[in-house]
Amino acid sequence: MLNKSIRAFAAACCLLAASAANAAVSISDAYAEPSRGDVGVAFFTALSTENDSILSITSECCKAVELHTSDMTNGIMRMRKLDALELKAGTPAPVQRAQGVMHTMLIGLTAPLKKGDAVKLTFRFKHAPQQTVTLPVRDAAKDAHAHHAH
Ligand SMILES: [Cu+2]
Repeated sequence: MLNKSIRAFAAACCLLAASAANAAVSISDAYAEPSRGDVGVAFFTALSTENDSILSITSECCKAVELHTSDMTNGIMRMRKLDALELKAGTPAPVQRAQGVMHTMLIGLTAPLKKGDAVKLTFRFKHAPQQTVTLPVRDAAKDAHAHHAH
């Protein structure tokens, strides 16, 4: 009896360990917008099979990549840097202009981003293996607002 429950417990542990090791995040709808100066903006949607977090994003295109949230307070756009982006299993996390809440800032671009260029972003996660994604540089939606005058 005791043996049986120990085995069941051990099996459950293995399953948990296996699922954490198999954590996979897919990045879709990823693109960067053409930049005017040395600051760019990029968007993507992350979907993870397990609860996970994006811990950092890096790129050779710029000095720093930061995830920002923005909100409008009394007509003033405020941005806040996120230390990590939580991903809930099976729930897409949209960092998209259309959502109007989050964006990725590419700070200190080595060269302005032009339509037709591509940038590579490397995502590091709490559980899933790191992943490098190539983003095309393309125009924003027509109603793009100019809130990125840092
Ligand atoms: Cu920002």
